[in-house]
Amino acid sequence: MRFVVATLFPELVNNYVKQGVVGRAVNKGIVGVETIDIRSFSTNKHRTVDDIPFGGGAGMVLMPEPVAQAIESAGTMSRTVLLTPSGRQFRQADAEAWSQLDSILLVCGRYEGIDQRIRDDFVDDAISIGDYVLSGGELGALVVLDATLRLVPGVLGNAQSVQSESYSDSLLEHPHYTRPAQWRGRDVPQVLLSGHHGKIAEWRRLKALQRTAALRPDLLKEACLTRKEKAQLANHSVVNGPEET
Ligand code: JCQ
Repeated sequence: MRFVVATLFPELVNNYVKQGVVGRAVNKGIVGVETIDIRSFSTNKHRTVDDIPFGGGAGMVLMPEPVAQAIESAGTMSRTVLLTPSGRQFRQADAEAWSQLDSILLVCGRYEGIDQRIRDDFVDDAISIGDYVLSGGELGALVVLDATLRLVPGVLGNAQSVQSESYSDSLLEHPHYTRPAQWRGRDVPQVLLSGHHGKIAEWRRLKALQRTAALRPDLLKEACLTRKEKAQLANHSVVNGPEET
């Protein structure tokens, strides 16, 4: 897969993709990550890429010509996506879909915004990573890059770790524990030491349901719950509190 990021800060992106899971995938040749420096397409001697907004108001707007040339320099792409607080929210389902594409170009917005004609004529989709304002789209682009590339076949070690993840079944993850079994006076729940795989699976499912009910009730509406699980939830969340283990 070819993953391209058009940005005013290419080094930010280039540095991130040297590390970790993504870095290994790039080194193995499974994915290619490229950056395009929008400033290199500036049309003036001062290398500026922003200008004042028509109609007045505070802040600056990213000029259309450098952004258009940056996008065109990538060549034909399967998808061109703008990172902006005024986009629809990026979801795991988008990462899953985009991980199957041949190529994707992310355009990092900056300043107060980007000239609307870029959105109209050069961009397929505009996404936000959440309801907050960043100084630029780069952190959002890295979030999208990471969430997407780890789903490309061969990038993660085992397919199981993707399989059992939060959100793929629209529930939050159950609590996790490792050694020591007793730590600073706090015990690991007995059931996890029992070796009884059936009981462990059942406990994890219940904890995932309780946690989701407490923290993300919106997700529960999409999950498939048995009659028994619905009853269990109604009881336990009242008796034990939301994060009792
Ligand atoms: C992305 N959530 C927040 C800021 C304008 C028009 O482009 C702009 C882009 C940004 C940076 O992106 C974000 C963001 N998801 O702030 C202003």
